[in-house]
Amino acid sequence: MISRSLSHTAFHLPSKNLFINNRSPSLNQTIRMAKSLVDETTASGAYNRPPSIFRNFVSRDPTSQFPAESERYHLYVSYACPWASRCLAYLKLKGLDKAISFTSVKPIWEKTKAGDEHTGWIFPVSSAEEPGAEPDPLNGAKSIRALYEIASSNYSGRFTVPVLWDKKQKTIVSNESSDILRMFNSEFNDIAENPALDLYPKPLQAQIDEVNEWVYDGINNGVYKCGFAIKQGPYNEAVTKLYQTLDKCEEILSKQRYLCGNTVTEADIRLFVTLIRFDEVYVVHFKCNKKLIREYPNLFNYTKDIFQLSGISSTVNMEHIKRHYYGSHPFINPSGVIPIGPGTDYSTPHDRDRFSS
Ligand SMILES: N[C@@H](CCC(=O)N[C@@H](CS)C(=O)NCC(=O)O)C(=O)O
Repeated sequence: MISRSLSHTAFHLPSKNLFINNRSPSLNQTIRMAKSLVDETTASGAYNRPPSIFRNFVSRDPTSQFPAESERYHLYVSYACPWASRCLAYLKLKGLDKAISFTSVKPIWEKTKAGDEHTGWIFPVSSAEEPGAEPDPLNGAKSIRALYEIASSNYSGRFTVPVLWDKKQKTIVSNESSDILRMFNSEFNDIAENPALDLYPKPLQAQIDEVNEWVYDGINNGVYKCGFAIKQGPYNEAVTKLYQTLDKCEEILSKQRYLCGNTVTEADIRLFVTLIRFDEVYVVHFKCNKKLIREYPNLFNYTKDIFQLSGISSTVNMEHIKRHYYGSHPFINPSGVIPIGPGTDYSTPHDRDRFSS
């Protein structure tokens, strides 16, 4: 079931090394509680995202361990999470949201278990509790952590979303969004309402892979490296790379509609989920304030372009996004106060159809 076992110890930092001397004991206590993030911060003060553990694949081959079947799989997400949201975007774009059900957790992390200090994703007790979030319809789980504990008795990684769940075998197929995108793109085409849409077409695969790599490093994960750095050096390095990479995207998008040409691909969906969170959250919360996305004419119009693709706006719940980031990282924002702006409307006209698509 767990196809790849990876130790997280390389990322673990004894808490005494982590805390900056001028932080108050109570703040230190708060930091210790959010152990999933602390465990990813290295002794150099830089943030390191550990790899996912469940790496199985749904296949169109009916004899495989996880064959593509309608109503067999369930996607657990948080609307707040960019990695989960890109999977949700694929469900909508491919017309898979009837064949694959999904549930979002509550936006703000809470204690997941009496008896230890872990905080994480929690399901509401009723649909009325938190608009957008629903109780777990399959296992009645209280938390995402509880799902991992059903799937594996000796799991020692983080309890992350997205989770692609197999209802039949009652287990996690995958908790790696980049793999889930590939499955949704190609393996469910017999049941997808939009099977012809190929976001990873053969002729563009090498280019998409290459773009994904530097977009992930500089931007998707780059904003986290800025926000979770606890020393000036790693922050400076991450923020410099972030803006170099945004400038590179701006330049590409001044010449063509999308990152890999004039048709939308996986690379665009992967970039979009970070761009849509940028001005509302990352500018303030993750200290990415050198320039806003709305100050880049091409990136800004491009963000609107992707937002206006059929189904995408329903995957963007800005309420959940803002409440999660500003409310779940007390070591960054101890008060939990949510900044008011900027409240950009991404549904207004854009200029991207100046490129043929
Ligand atoms: N590699 C994973 C990363 C997922 C991830 O980091 N999810 C975050 C939310 S944005 C999470 O669930 N964090 C919970 C935790 O760290 O405890 C993927 O892309 O699927």
